Amino acid sequence: MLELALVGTPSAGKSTFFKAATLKDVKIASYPFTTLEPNEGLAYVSTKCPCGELKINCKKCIEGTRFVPIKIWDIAGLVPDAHLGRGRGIAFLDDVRQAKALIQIIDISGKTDLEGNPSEGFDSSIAIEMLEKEITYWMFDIFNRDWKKVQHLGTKDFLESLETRFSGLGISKDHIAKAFGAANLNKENFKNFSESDCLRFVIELRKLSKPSIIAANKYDAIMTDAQASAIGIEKIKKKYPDKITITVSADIELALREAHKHGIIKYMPGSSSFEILKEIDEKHKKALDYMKKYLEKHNTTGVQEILNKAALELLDLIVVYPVADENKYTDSKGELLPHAHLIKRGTTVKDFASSIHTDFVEKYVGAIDARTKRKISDKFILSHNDIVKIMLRH
Ligand SMILES: Nc1nc2c(ncn2[C@@H]2O[C@H](COP(=O)(O)OP(=O)(O)OP(=O)(O)O)[C@@H](O)[C@H]2O)c(=O)[nH]1
Ligand SMILES: [Mg+2]
Repeated sequence: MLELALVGTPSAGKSTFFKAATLKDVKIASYPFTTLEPNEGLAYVSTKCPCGELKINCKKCIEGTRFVPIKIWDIAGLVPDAHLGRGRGIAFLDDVRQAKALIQIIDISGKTDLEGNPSEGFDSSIAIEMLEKEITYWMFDIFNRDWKKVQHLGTKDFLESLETRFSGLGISKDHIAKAFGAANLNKENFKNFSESDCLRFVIELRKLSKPSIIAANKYDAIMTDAQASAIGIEKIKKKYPDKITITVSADIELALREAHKHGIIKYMPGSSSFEILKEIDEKHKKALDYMKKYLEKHNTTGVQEILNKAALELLDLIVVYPVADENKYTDSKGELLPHAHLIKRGTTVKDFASSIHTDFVEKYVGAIDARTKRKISDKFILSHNDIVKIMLRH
């Protein structure tokens, strides 16, 4: 299953975001390095369920919105010079290894600095640069490790040694090939690469293999518009025009999801409102009023938007539904559209089948597009919301 990692400075709100997204009980506190060991959980990407269009009631979606699981990691805070061992150091970076994309949590309220200590008006955009620099230098150290030894190799062996070295970081052959292109370097000429050429290559490799989205968290702590413009979400967007930046209140999302879980309100993640279901005391009413006002002003808390954009835009994933009966859209037990899979755009139906179960590689005999009821070729490239029957040899 694909993975997202929450990264950022200490106390930026990673665990709060994680708890809001997974409802797993993890430790949250205002002192730095509250989280030491990584927390793993399932978050959900929301997408329109095809059951409405097919006029069936799948019972798997909520009012037409399907929530598809994606693995998420909450990890320790990152401080400057982590790649040299500061803070949680390399251990932190090791936790980033398997992530396909990063959600950079920054404290847009400016009330904590790079070390997670209390501050006022801190420019949190610095945290974005710092984080990228640390990941780059961590990768650069790995790149440099046997640099002398590879000097006597031919290009083919050099590339193989790079692939082996980086395979543990979730970096593919394709990432490496594209990084040479993006850095404007000819791999045949690797023996003449200068140090700055190598660094440029590693920067491109990081961008390709660990793309990131920015969650400008604690937006609720910015009370007035004057304060908001001083902190400058627009400034961040201007500084990082290629990145998706979304304002977030993980704190409000967590409170809303917990209130929903306890039956106090009806709230669907990602929505711009909620409904109060129970009589509540004055204190709770005041808190809910405050959250309602936040939603009215900002539309959503941003948590669901971050998860959706990280999966569907940054990683370019699509949702595909495998079924056993192409006429009824059911599995072998008669359940309607029981499974939704997040897969990379461009995946062929045969590769999709192999990703469901290793057995399917051998047993695959063909596939049917359940919408058209037509047989599709092995090389058929799946689209978002496709429903397919995979035919297997018994
Ligand atoms: N106002 C506000 N406070 C928040 C928000 N998210 C987190 N906090 C607070 O920020 C503090 C740190 O939150 P954590 O979630 O523990 O932060 P972290 O990034 O996991 O911190 P470390 O594990 O120490 O790296 C806590 O006091 C949270 O209640 C938010 O959206 N708004
Ligand atoms: Mg934490």
